[in-house]
Amino acid sequence: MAAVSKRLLVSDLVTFDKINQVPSNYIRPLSERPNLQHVSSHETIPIIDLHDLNSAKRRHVINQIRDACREYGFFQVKNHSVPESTITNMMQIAKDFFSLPEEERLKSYSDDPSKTTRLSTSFNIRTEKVANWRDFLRLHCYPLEDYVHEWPTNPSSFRAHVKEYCTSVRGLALELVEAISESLGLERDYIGKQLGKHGQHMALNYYPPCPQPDLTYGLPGHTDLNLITILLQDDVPGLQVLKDGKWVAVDPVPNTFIINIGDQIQVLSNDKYKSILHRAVVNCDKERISIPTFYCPSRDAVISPAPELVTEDQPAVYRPFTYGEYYDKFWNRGLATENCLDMFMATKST
Ligand SMILES: O=C(O)CCC(=O)C(=O)O
Repeated sequence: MAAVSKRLLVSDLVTFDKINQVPSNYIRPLSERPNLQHVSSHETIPIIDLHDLNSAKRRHVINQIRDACREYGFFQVKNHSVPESTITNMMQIAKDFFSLPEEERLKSYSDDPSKTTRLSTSFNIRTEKVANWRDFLRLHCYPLEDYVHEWPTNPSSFRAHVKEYCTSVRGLALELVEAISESLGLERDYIGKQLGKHGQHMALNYYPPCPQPDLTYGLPGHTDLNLITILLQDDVPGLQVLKDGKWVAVDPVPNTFIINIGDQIQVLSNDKYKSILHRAVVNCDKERISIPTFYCPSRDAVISPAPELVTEDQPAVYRPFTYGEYYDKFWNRGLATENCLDMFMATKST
């Protein structure tokens, strides 16, 4: 078995150490491996055309969103409001960042999850036992003016392109939050009003080629702690979603985003919509980049099931909590251990 890796970043391990085996600290026990030959590629996550979202056919689009949220917790969107050039520039700047020399990238390195701008690796190296085949640059990006000054300045156009992307994706997020609110039978602005001052984070995920992809993960199965996630992926497959107990591959479709319901929508909807397990697997040949935008409440926002969705038959499943409390609990536990939502259940009266 290959020795434990001493490199901070997995990309540098692959580039400099010319490994042909996965180091032992990345190897999952047999029962936790990805089982890549048992992944379904027949089922597809619905693709919803947003062209009609602001027309007389809005109700039809809202119904499609409702059905996808109920059935999959995931959907893809095309004909959205984010310009193709903004997407191309974002993907290119992510590639350029991860191609910088090691010492340049490491200027942003930190293993402290509370830092609002940081380059790191795996998921949370302070709590996890087995490492993941991923490096990532995590950025907080709303309100922009609070964070842009922390972002990398190399490549020189990094801040400009990422700013443009964040602003445009925030517009899409706000449209989707309204649509999801309506799809639950709530006022269009109900969910938006529960989010305090709102928050937006993003990750630039870099998965280098892996010599033994069946032994490890880019990211193991997890749910997202935020409200909704808007994922951009390059043309290399890797995302898989759990549907009826089976992993389903979500292969890339150019100029679409993949949207998933996060834990906070599960709470606000009182379990009508579920935050679904998904994972990223790696491959032997190609690097992969994915860029999730995590749209979220601000830390002080109080999240609880919408009163209109609490009934005698379906009492409140969760107690009220602040997003800050949820965020801290989520990061202080291991990714693959207890479901964070279970720690926020309402106490049942007997
Ligand atoms: O890389 C992907 O496709 C998934 C990324 C993801 O799930 C995450 O960053 O939380």
